[in-house]
Amino acid sequence: MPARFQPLVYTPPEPGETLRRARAFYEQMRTRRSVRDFSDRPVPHEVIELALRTAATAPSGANQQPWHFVAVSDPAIKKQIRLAAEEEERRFYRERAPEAWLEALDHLGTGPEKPFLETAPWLIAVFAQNYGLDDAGNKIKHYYVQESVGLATGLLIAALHTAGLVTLTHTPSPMNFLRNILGRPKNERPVMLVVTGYPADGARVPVLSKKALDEIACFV
Ligand code: IYR
Repeated sequence: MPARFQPLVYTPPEPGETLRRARAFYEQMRTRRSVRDFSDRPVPHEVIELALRTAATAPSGANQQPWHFVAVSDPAIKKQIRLAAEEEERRFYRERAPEAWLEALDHLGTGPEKPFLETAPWLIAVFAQNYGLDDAGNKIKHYYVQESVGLATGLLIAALHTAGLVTLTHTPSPMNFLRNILGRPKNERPVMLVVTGYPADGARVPVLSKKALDEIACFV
């Protein structure tokens, strides 16, 4: 397709507004935590829909948007996902995970029981489209799939957090069962579950800290 251009839709911030907004967004995002204690309080469909629309604004390789999100609220499907995930997780914790991996996880206090997969009102399954398929079923090469899906998922998490919800980025390992349970095509690979809802009363999170700015970035 030949390149077509249009004027950028852009509203310049007032002087001083850039810094104020950067600070406000940072203050908002720094309170995000991965939560495992979920309330069963419902979250309206429209909130999830808007967060997914936000995710879909992400940049992607050649604008191929190589992602698909399945937002699950059906209790019967959530139960199926929980049972399948716990089966894999039991094996992970019992035999599959090397000792060093379990040690690295120790401070998170995780284990094979995943009640949040049924308690949380929404499980958003993130799929990466390793390649596309045209109408005739021919494969279309996708570029920077992992990066693109990571970017979209980051925006999804930011949108959900900004709406006042909590999330857990959960990666049962392996998680091919998601493709079968959710009936996704063979060009899609499950990447993670974004468990979404409100925190339970008295929810607790592990004591963690983020690296200092000078550890994660430098200016040259
Ligand atoms: N998938 C397992 C183990 C796990 C792995 C990592 I890396 C984490 O950051 C957290 C957990 C589980 O969900 O328990």
